[in-house]
Amino acid sequence: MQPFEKPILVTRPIFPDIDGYKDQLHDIWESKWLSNNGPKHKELESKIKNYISAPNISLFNNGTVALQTAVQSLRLQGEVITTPFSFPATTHVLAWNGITPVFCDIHPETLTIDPEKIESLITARTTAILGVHVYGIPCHVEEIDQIAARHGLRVIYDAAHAFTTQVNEKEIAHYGDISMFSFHPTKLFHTGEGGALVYNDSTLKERIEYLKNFGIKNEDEVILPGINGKMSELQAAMGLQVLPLISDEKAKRSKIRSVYTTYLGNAPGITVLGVGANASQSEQYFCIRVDERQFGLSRDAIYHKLKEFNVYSRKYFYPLISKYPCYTNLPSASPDKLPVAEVAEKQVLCLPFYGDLQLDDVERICQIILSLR
Ligand code: T4K
Repeated sequence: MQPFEKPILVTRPIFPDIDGYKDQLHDIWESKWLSNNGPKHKELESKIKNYISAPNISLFNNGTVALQTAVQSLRLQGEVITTPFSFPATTHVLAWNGITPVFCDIHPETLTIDPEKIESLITARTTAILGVHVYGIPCHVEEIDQIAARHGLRVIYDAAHAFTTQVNEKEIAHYGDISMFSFHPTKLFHTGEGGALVYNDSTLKERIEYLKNFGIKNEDEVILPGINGKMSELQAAMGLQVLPLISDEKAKRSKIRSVYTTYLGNAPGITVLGVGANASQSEQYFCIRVDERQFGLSRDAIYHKLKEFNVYSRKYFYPLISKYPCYTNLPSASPDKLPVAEVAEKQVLCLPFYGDLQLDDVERICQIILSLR
């Protein structure tokens, strides 16, 4: 089999029609308004609120600052129980808030924080649980709600991958206290860079809005140590052009998922990760697990071989966050306490997944993988 002529990357952002974006820019030039809660920002906030039936929403300049602000808004301190199987931002926001992350192992099927292992990690210093709907696979939201209620803890979800996901026919952000969505270009819905917090308690809105704007109340008063988390008009304009395109993008990705699943779903040693019967797909990633003993080749070997064919898969999320030098001194980071995550980080592989990927190219990627055995 020949390598692909052009590199096939793990993802490609949606690029809306350039003339539509130019029209948006024209409005911005007319208004002479580039940031600080401008008209595009207001329009996008209201459109996303409706799109995902969000009870309350605040837009941000990126998902990481949004998550950091979520932690601040709930005045969390002490220890927060979280997953080591995620993007660095998830744990770093705790460290930046002076909070000790406590790593909890993940569930062997969903790869999200394992609810059965959370309670043994709760101490007098624990203030919250920070779960990640990794690849858009929902956390065990109902069990986590129950644990939080039993112990008086807050719940934040890093929902960076879960825009449009529903659980039990409810939008995912209805679970927990606050959910963070990332609108980075690698995400299904994007604003160039960007993010949002969605939350159930409307009384949080005022505090979150102050926190993301330096704590400024008015020209005479600064009432909180806030940060700059504001989404610009250029970002919001991109979001306004991208939002109408995502249902079509999801439909295309769903077909790509079917082709991958048809070819790889029954291959011994390969498991296609799915969301489970009670949830819907965000179509953010297509991820497999490779069991070397059954497949005959390791995940790393497949990753390198694919590169020889000009296919750039990604080992999201390797290495585990608990293995970063800044966290290895934590007692909870010890590999023997995270046995499921230890196996997962060596097996997961995200394959190219975006609407413009041709279905016959997807078939070819599958054939390459299967031919490696
Ligand atoms: N929590 C979780 C669970 C997350 O996954 C993330 C971000 C966050 C929090 C933080 O949210 P933000 O603050 O970012 O809003 C990428 C993204 O930069 C990152 O946003 C994302 N997660 C993560 C999973 O993926 P890298 O280091 O893999 O990006 P990079 O530059 O290697 O890009 C990946 C692929 O996308 C490349 O093969 C090329 C393609 N690409 C990328 C960009 C930026 C394009 O084709 N065009 C582009 O403009 O982190």
